Amino acid sequence: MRVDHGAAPVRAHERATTGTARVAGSATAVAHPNIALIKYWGKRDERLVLPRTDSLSMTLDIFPTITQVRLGAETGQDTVTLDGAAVTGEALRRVVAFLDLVREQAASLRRAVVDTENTVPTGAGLASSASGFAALAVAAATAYGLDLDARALSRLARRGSGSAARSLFGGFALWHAGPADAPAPAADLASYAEPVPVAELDPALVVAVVDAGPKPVSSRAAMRRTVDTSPLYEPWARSSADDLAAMRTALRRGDLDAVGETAERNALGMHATMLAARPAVRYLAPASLTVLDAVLRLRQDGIPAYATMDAGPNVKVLCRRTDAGRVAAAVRDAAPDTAVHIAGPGPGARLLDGDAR
Ligand code: 2P0
Repeated sequence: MRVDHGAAPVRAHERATTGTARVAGSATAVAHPNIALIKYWGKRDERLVLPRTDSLSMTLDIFPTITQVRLGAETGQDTVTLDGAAVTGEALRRVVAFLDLVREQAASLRRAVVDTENTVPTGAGLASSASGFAALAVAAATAYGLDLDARALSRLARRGSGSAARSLFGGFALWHAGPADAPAPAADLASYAEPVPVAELDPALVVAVVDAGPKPVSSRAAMRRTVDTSPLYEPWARSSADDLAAMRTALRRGDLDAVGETAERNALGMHATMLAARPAVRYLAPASLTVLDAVLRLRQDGIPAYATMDAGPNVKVLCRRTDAGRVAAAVRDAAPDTAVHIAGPGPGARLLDGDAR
């Protein structure tokens, strides 16, 4: 497998590495979740998973997903397990649809056995679908013998789950929506993620797991409802383009306060679009607001700390790595029932050597 690092001048650990070609038939890959600082919320094409807006994220160094794909016979069905338990229903349907895409590209009819180990609580707004489909894209592409560069792997992962396009890359990644009016093949080609150059920043994300249970509405359904019914959606989508420009400047300058302020307003705006949907989608819980209050108090005490929230009640607090312990302690004090994890920028998706698990 080839690796195209793109034109961006990135540090080696921020690159998506797919290694050299492996024996087709079996492969194991690891990927980490990413948290968007500029959010993806809304599709313009559901089948191709084309977003309405660009988004930008930080890949984490915690909660990896490890996925092994082994090819079997041309008859029968795909088998999928998650942490040793058989995957069924909608989750299975999504994995099989993804494998069908890979089989189409590889001109193969072989069914697959997919075994995944997830260390992130699944379906709780902690980006398990991002690490999951990024790991699956790398492992499946390799097992089926596809020769894809990092950009093509990002496009492929996108078809499984939009945010997975970003988890191909370590550090910070920008997922391009692509031109809104392009016809299907060109639009598909134009929507991929790539690494973003960042000045010295040394950030941490303190992850406050307010509730690790599954979310009441899937992000897919919630974003569809938001786009279809929320009068606040279009204004947010427009302002998100300005937020992205501000974010890129802030990252280039290594200005953590500007990064944090921009991320926080973009996330609060996204949640406002959901609250205005009909019926409303409300992911934030009382404990989420308690953590937001603690973040405000930290800022009042002179600690740069900024919050972002996804499709769930959990809160991620961006801060300097040197402040992460103090931020984590403040979150624990404010919300004692909250599990707190400290993450830094993590690596891109990659194959594991020797197909070992
Ligand atoms: C993000 N989220 O940018 C946003 C912010 C949640 C809130 O990407 O339908 O699981 O599979 O493309 O990627 C969650 O959406 O949705 C997400 P699909 P996905 O991280």
